[in-house]
Order: sequence, then C-alpha cells, then structure tokens
Amino acid sequence: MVIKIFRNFFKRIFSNIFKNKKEIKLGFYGPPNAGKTSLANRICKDFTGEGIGKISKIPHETRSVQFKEKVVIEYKGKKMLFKMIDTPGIATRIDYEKFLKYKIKKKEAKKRAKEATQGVIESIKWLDDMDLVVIVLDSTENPYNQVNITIIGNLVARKIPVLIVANKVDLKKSDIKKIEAAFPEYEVVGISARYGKNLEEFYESIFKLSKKI
Ligand SMILES: Nc1nc2c(ncn2[C@@H]2O[C@H](COP(=O)(O)OP(=O)(O)OP(=O)(O)O)[C@@H](O)[C@H]2O)c(=O)[nH]1
Ligand SMILES: [Mg+2]
Repeated sequence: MVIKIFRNFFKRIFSNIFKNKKEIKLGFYGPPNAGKTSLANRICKDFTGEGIGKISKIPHETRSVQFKEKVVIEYKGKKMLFKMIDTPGIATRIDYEKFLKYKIKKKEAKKRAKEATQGVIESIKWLDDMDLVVIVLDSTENPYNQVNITIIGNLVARKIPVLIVANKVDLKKSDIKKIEAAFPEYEVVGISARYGKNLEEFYESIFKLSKKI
C-alpha cells in the first residue's frame, strides 16, 4: 500500500517534469557485430536498471528493431528523455554459410540469414523516424566500406544529426584515427561498450548534438 502511494507520487513528479518535453528518438545504427546492442544495453542498464536486448559474437544477433522508452539520461546534473532504438546490423551481403562456422545448423543458419535480411530492410525503413543517430563502428575494422558510407549518406540527406562511435577501444587493433580520417566532418568518440570506457565523453556529445535537433 505504502509502496503503491510512493510509486504513484514519483510517477506524478516524473510525468510533470517531462510533461512538455518530447522523447528524443535515439537510434543505434551500424554494421553487424559492432556493439550497438552492447552500448544501448549499457546506457539502459545505467539509467533504468534493464537492458534492451541480447548480444552475441555471432553477427546479426539483432534481427528486428528493439526499443526502450522513457530513458532519462542524466549527465552533469542535466536530464534528457530518450526513446532508445537498437537496430539490426546493416550489411550488403548476408550468406547463411558464414553462420555455419559458429556451429549453427544449416536450417537454422538459413533462417538466421533470412531474418537478418529482413532486419536490414527494417533498419533502413526506420531511419526516417530518428531524431538523432549514433553510428557504432568496430574500431578494429576498416571503416571505409559501402555500408558505412551508405548509412551516413542517408542521414545527411535527411538532415539527422550523427555521432560516430569508435567502439572496442579496449582491443589492441583498435584505430580511432582511421575512423576520424574516414569521416572528417563528424565527431568521433572512442569507447568500449563492453567495459564502459569513456562513456562520459559519449554523453557529453549526445547532449550537445541534442540541441541541433
Ligand atoms: N572487446 C570488446 N568487445 C565488444 C565491445 N562491445 C561489444 N563487444 C562484443 O562484440 C560482439 C557483438 O556485440 P553486439 O552488441 O551484439 O553487436 P551489435 O552491433 O548489436 O551486433 P548485431 O546485433 O549483430 O548487429 C559481442 O561479442 C560483444 O561482447 C567492446 O567494447 N570491446
Ligand atoms: Mg545487436
């Protein structure tokens, strides 16, 4: 009973604070396996206690768009309200054979490839709906590829603010400079979603970019 009263009280305060504020639709985009869900999970867990979805070393783990609404991110005493949108990794070619090396059976691999293809279409469909997009790249991989260029080109055409995240900086092969050189017009923040490294700079950039919406 008492708990219920308290809960309602806080709910009222919460909705009053954000009554006039719209949720910022924050999308996580990028190639498969870059760490989009890992980053979205970390943020959601930090501010709501719950994650957004499953992660895996097998590419195309996220095969449909997943959300977390009413995520209040607090940074340096400021609060902003977000709808977090984690998207399936975008790829130009999805062959079921590449899943077989992860010991996935042929039938299951074919199903995964089909769903992953559908996921790519869904991701692109949702682009128009975003207020702000975080492009998550694996900083151990070559950033010059068709997928990255296409995603960024799409966002520019739609005038959606973009932040590029160079993820996996904990790995030896990580090369943030290469990503900066590939996309010189954009802000690039190096982080480790797995270990929660440099998230302060990430939040700083998100808050700054939110003003451009
Ligand atoms: N070393 C290291 N590994 C990471 C980091 N972030 C994610 N990973 C790993 O990278 C793999 C892919 O992570 P996910 O978060 O599932 O990647 P994703 O971009 O959501 O992938 P899809 O859903 O397939 O598009 C997992 O094995 C993660 O543990 C990081 O900062 N450092
Ligand atoms: Mg994912």
